[in-house]
Amino acid sequence: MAALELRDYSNGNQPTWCPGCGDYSVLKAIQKGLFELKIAPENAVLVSGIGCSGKISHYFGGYGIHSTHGRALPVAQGIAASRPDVTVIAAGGDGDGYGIGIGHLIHAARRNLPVTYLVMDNGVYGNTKGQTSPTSPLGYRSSTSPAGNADLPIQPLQLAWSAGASFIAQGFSGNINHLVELVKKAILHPGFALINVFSPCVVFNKTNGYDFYRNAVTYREQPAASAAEYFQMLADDPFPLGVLWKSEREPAKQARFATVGSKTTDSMAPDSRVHDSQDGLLEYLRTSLV
Ligand SMILES: Cc1ncc(C[n+]2csc(CCOP(=O)(O)OP(=O)(O)O)c2C)c(N)n1
Ligand code: SF4
Ligand SMILES: [Mg+2]
Repeated sequence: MAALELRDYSNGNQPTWCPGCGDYSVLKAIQKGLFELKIAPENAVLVSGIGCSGKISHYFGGYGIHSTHGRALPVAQGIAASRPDVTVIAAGGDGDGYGIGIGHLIHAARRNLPVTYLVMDNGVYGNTKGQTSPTSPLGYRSSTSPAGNADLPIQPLQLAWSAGASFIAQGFSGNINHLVELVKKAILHPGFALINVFSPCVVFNKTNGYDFYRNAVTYREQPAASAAEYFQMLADDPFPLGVLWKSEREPAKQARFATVGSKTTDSMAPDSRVHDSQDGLLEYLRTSLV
């Protein structure tokens, strides 16, 4: 078999993102991370939501699923539950993951299946022309908040922690090498891993662009050692980058789902009526997508 090359992780489709969009770096970091871990593209699947960010699965050389708005995580978890041999990556935007799909983030974090979830956080609904999103700052002006955003922004890192996330990281599209390392660590983590990525929308978000983040971010070498340290860090520093939280939750929750593919009536399986891996996946998707 020919040695893997980085170009094997692209499928030849040319991205249609605007020049300078942060999402290019996220795609590159996923491709490089898998390549450096020697995970062949055919052993990986990238599930995306809807939005500019959601297009990321169109360009990936492995398997790709473009799901519906806010539903990348249910689909990704269905695959992770049925196919523990496959590396499952989910990706979407801040509107996708912290707005319409926020419930799925909470449940994925507490369920702890091995899914790496990258959120391309640009602080706007980019695809629909720049409306205020769940992570737009207070006072942010857009067509949906012409007098300035009056809603407190979502705090994804605190939220994920409180839902039980066992791996929480933050990266920046302006530093691909750093992001590649985060992606590799997240993939190697045996449970659910959230990576919030500051991924500038260069067209609609004129407030939080590359220069803003370059001046604002700080780099953390180690995850916080305790909950108190974690929350204090986030209170003191709004833009820390790195693996910020990591906990060993044993046994890994995915063990509960290992029976999905076999003939079993294990009451811990998501649905004990499920006897076949394909039926299991379809059933899981059907019940998760409502
Ligand atoms: C159920 C549903 N509601 C609304 C939409 C319209 N819609 C498409 S993309 C989008 C927002 C995308 O914002 P975000 O997730 O932040 O992604 P970005 O485009 O910024 O990458 C919305 C509301 C949709 N496609 N489906
Ligand atoms: S509109 Fe913004 S988020 Fe969408 S592709 Fe262009 S720069 Fe990227
Ligand atoms: Mg967005």
